[in-house]
Amino acid sequence: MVERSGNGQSRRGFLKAGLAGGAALAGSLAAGRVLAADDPAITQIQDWNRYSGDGVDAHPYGMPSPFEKDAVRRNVAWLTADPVSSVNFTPLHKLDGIITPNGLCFERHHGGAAVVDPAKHRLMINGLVEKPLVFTMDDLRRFPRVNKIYFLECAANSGMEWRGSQLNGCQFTHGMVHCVMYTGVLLKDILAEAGVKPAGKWVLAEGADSAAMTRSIPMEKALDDCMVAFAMNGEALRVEQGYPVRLVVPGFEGNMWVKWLRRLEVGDEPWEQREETSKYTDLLANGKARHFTWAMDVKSVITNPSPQAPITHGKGRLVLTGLAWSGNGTVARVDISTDGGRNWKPARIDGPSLPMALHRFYYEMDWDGSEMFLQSRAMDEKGFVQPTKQQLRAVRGANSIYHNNGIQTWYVDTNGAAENVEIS
Ligand SMILES: Nc1nc2c(c(=O)[nH]1)N[C@H]1C(S)=C(S)[C@@H](COP(=O)(O)O)O[C@H]1N2
Ligand SMILES: [Mo]
Repeated sequence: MVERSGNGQSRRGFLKAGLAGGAALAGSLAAGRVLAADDPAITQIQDWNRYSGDGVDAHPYGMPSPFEKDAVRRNVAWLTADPVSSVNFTPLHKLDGIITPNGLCFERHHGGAAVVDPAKHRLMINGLVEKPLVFTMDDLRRFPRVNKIYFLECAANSGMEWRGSQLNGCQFTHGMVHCVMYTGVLLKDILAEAGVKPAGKWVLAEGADSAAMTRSIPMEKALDDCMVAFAMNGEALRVEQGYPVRLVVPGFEGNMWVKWLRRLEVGDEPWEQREETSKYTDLLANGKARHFTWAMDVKSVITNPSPQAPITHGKGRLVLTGLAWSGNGTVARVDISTDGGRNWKPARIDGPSLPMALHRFYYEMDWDGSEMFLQSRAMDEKGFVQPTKQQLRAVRGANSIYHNNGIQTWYVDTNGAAENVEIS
């Protein structure tokens, strides 16, 4: 019998080839395989080779291959009381490159995903402005447009891991991040149209969802690179991501990126202080809170191999890959350790290196089949280095939920299975 490994290649064919190839193959088991005469994937004609496929009218909106059904967002039922005010996670272990497909961007809502009719949607700007204004979606499209690739990370990403390793998979430990190309207009152009008064120091952004999510953006950031976006990856925003319009606050925590954006109020103090809310602050060990921690710290994670993506092809050539990002700009460097942080080697960053966007790294290695403690450590262009979890806890204690950018460890056993662990 032919035993199939995860990638559909024949394991027995592989073994035979290995024997036939002899010593030459033993050192670095090749990624391509020597032809095996009894491999049915070679010798038998498959159905897709025999019959015509679907016509061009079968899929007006294309979907992934049915063989990719595991590449889906997932939630963790016990995490929140109900799925309406909850979160699901991007399947990072199923993706490559730096762009997250629209249908796989994690969702975080406080009152479910609002389905908004764009014809009835308005964006109002009021408060400390010369001229309060209301924009329709058509009006917004008459401002100069920009296209920018940015990551969005929820401040609670990796938040379940503060006290120790908990969730088994990078989808759950790191999947509250996505990265898409936004098309929209600059917030500063909209603010200029209304005319910000000198006392205006904050922009309060409010959503049209049932949670009416509200966050304050410091004026300096609002006038810098914030966008009012209506498209992602070339098509209209998805409902889950705030259709028809959302705020984009590059590098800052996801909570500030108000979806279904309906109001911008210019004020002289942040809304968070008005309401005396304790939302989105980090609790320190001494019980005091860190206020206004907006920029997301430099962070990285190995996505493959990882608990949901074990090594299935045996020892030899192994392409290790993962993602790195920083709210401070570009990622300058990623290092990899296979022995739990004792020795480090540089990974290769491939694809565009854009400020406040995901970076893709690869580390090509020869796996001898022994156990590994895999870690990645990113450094950003400002020189910030991703800390170990112990270093983070020493500063922030274990009571935090937000802004956990500690180094992740995956234990890989001799079979290639991976597990979320921590090394002390
Ligand atoms: N109107 C509105 N905007 C919102 C939220 C919300 O519940 N309502 N959730 C915020 C939080 S906490 C995060 S992390 C991001 C998530 O964006 P996403 O769902 O596109 O991933 O949206 C933010 N904007
Ligand atoms: Mo969030």
